Amino acid sequence: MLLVASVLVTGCTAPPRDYLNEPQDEFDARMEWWRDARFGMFIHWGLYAVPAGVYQNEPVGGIGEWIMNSAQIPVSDYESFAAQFNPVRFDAAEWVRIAKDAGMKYIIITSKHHDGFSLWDSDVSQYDIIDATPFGRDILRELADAAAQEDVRLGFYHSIMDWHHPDAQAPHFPTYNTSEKSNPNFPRYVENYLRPQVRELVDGYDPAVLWFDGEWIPEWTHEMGLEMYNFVRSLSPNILINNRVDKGRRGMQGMTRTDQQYAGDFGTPEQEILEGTSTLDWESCMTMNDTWGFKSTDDNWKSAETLIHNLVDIAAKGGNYLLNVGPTAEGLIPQASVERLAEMGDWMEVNGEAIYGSRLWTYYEDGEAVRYTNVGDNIYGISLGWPGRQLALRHVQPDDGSEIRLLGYDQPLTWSYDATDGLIITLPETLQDEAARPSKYAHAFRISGGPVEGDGGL
Ligand code: FHN
Repeated sequence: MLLVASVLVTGCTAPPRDYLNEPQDEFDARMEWWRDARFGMFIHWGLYAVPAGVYQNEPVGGIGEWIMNSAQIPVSDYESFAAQFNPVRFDAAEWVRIAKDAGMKYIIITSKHHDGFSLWDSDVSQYDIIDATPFGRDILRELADAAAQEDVRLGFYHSIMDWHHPDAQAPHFPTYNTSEKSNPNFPRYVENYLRPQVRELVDGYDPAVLWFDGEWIPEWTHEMGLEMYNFVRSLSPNILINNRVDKGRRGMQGMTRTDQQYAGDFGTPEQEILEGTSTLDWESCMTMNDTWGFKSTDDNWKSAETLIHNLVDIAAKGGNYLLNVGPTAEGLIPQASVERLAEMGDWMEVNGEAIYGSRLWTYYEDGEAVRYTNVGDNIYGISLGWPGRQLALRHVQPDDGSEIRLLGYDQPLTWSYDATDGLIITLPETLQDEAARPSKYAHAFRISGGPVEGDGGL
């Protein structure tokens, strides 16, 4: 009633909140689920899955979702892929099951990539899954409903750059003949198209994350980034927004520059892992082969061992791992991805307690082959490979009389500690047989204790 009274008396409403100067405790509360999650699925899916890396019978180099640009496909020719996009084997519940069974706690899917095609029924566009394809179903709606059923959070990747909208097309693009360095009508695209679509996504699907991209174009300014951040937070105060909403990202290293205040809740290293740790939140996004969008010609798959080691290394350094799948034009996640995700799920089934809810500890590594995570009162020494008959750790001193366990193994392990040799954990002879071990590729040891002071490590 007071607010109403003040409006009646003064005729003005409270000024819009500036979310850029959020108190730390509010920020920490908003980020908590994301920090606990540590592991998510990235999905790049759109019209580019139709050509799948081949155009006019010729393989096209580069990442699959860039084929419109890489092959210099005119807009009108690229639009023809919409009539061919009919992913009849798409099953949102199956995609969510694959992600959840892998141990992934959230999914980020491309609502619109650089090619400008929208995977939902947009009110400001006919270039979308409902109006332009024979499929006629709202992909994002089905995925949002399936994710909610399984307590998996859903977020959207949304490209600021747009190769389809005439007010946003980049001048270097083949069908946009101009000598201008940037599109003079871009502000009109932002006002009449980008903002309305972002509002549709937030109001219509209540995403947990908005993952902007394409912010590097000259038309997108720091002021636009700040405004977009506040706009999205005003629609959904608890949503998380990556640092690509603004201009502060330091290239593929992904962290936000500190020369001035930039918007964005977390850094976004791409195809790489931070060398060390950061006081800022960060999420490393990576492909499983060499492309984000599906390419029929790309079989350069990372092994499950590499993917698990990446997850452990990232968590130990305080980051999240956003691992990509690029579904086919039929709507299937490639079998090679499904198999690797199943192996990651087997590993997370046994070792997830060392990853979920982990926070930075005094040390993140112990030589090349061991990473540390800290969850509550427990320290986990995670050996990237089987340590043999003994594991020597230099940075952790167990509490006297405490138990040390190998996750997934039902017996406490024998150990010794002294200031000279540090912690020596003895592994049972029975576990020297690989088939007898609870996990493959990496092995987590739960220790209650504290850091050994003095010899660095971060
Ligand atoms: O150009 C995009 C690319 O297609 C892909 O979406 C990656 C994923 O983060 N982001 C941009 C390249 O940095």
